[in-house]
Amino acid sequence: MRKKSVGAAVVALGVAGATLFATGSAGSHGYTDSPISRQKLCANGTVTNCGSIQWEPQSVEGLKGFPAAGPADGQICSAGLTQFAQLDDPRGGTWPATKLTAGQSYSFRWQFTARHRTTDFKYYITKNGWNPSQKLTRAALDPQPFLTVPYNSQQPPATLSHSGTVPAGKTGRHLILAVWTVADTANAFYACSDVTF
Ligand SMILES: [Cu+2]
Repeated sequence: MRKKSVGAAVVALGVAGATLFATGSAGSHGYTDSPISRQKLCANGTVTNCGSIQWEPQSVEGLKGFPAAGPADGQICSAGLTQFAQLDDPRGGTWPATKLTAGQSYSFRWQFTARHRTTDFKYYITKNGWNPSQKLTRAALDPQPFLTVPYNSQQPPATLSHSGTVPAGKTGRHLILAVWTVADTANAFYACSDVTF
């Protein structure tokens, strides 16, 4: 019996190692928690049946260069990672949404578990009339980010807030897409936050 449990432990370690390599870089990274992102809602248990993202909300990492490159339409909220596909699922438009007022000032916040050197942070928002029961596509977003924060290849602190203004004229439900572009890898981190005006 003792021998068998050692074998099981070795198998479990192998699976964990493979997952680490599949996500492409060391350990962990970051996510937005204000307005709260889908991955954080899963990690804190507000939304259930999320799959493995609940254990690692910081790992939504894909290729950088959005919107010209980066994750495909319909896979933007998961950064194209099939193991996190629940983040792309609109759940019939029922994701909990943070209430905002169009044109208000807001402090957009990231939490980092690895403080990668950073090119910039960009925040996109959907166009009015966005259908919250559909997966996010580029065409659904305003083409320009409403907030861009250059970071000059510096390392962010563990928690970082950006002061910005929520775009004026927004009504109804929207999705805010935050993109953290890492300076010294090919990757960026993606976070979708449901909001309502
Ligand atoms: Cu990382």
